[in-house]
Amino acid sequence: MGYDEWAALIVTDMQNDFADPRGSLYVRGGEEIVSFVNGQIEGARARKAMVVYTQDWHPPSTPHFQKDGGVWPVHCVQESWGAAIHPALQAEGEIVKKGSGGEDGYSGFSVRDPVSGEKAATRLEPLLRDGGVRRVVLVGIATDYCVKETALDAKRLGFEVVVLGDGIRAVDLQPGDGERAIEEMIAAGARVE
Ligand code: VGL
Ligand code: ZN
Repeated sequence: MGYDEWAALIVTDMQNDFADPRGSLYVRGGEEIVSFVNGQIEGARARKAMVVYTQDWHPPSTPHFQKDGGVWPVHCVQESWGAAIHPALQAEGEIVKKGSGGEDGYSGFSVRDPVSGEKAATRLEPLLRDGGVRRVVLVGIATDYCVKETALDAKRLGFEVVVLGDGIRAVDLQPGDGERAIEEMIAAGARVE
């Protein structure tokens, strides 16, 4: 990937609950992408590209969880082992937390109140704008949720978007969800490499 000072690598939700086989919402193959992502982090740093991490950060009860009326098993609860960034990941840089107030936190750029549907921005966009970023490079978990929504929001906001196919993994609640997410991102104008 050609990193430069106008690019930012966004490392999406590389957390134990998604990337460790013992995690409560383990995404198959999540642990396999850690070394690829570390390589991208090193490449980005070497060329002065910004590296930003997102972190799903839920309260113990939220309508995002099945037990509270949502769809997901309990995962990434604030301060828990599952919410921690995967220990093998080189994690130095800004971390943008999402979902802290009980919202659905799919996109790194915005959160959505699961009851009212109201959207609110995270600090990701100002962080990128302040750094002069024009192009975002996406890796992480999950292709069919947070990576996809972050890519679509980034396009809407006018960033050039590149998604690295070797650095993402899908939940695939329905077989083919990951593939369909990739098609949606391409249709929205993202480049998938
Ligand atoms: C995610 C499901 C629930 C993700 C977060 O990071 O893709 N997926 N919460
Ligand atoms: Zn979540």
